[in-house]
Amino acid sequence: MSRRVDLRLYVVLDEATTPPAAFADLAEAAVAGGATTIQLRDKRSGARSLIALAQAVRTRLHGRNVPVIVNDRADLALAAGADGVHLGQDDLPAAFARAILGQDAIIGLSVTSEAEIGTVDPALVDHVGLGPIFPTDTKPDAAPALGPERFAAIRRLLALPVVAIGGIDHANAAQAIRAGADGVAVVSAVARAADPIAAARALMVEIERAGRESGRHR
Ligand code: TZP
Ligand code: MG
Repeated sequence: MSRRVDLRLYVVLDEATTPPAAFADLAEAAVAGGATTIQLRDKRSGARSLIALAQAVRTRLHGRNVPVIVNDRADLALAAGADGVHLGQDDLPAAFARAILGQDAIIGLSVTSEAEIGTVDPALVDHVGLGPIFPTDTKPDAAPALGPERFAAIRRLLALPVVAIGGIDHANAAQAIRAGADGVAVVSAVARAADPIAAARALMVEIERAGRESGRHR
């Protein structure tokens, strides 16, 4: 389907690293540093809190042209007026998320191995989150890190945009882009930084440089 989303720097706001009350501040800082997509990932807050959080982030980013995506829950994305949902392999199937959110919504799907490539239906899903590409401490139940070569091999089999996730920071973001990612998704590289604006900027410099070198980003 491929709704056009700028995936270059996809910043995930996660309650594992940031108190949800600080999500809107962090989103604003990330976007000030160049983040192109924002996701809310909160496995602990209840439905009503999550809707309020997503609305607060949307309000703070109003007019910035940066989509806000809710992790896991299409119903909450709809209720909050978010731009889309990011689904894991155990979440609601993409067909139902599409039925709930409609044709204009952005739907991403996580892929962690070759075995999951077949779950990606490009008629329903707009992009894939592929990883972890590098080891990560942020998601304790993450699949084993793919490493850049296996990442690249899986990426080549996916006929839609791919964002790399897992253990990415300014030092290895270019490696992810060279491995075929259209963008990188980060939690801790921005959330745990003393200066999140500067951290996002540093990532974007690397992403754009690697994108230019590999002919992917202009
Ligand atoms: N999915 C795969 S790895 C990961 C998620 C949500 C966590 C990424 O966090 P970090 O801090 O960027 O490694
Ligand atoms: Mg999920």
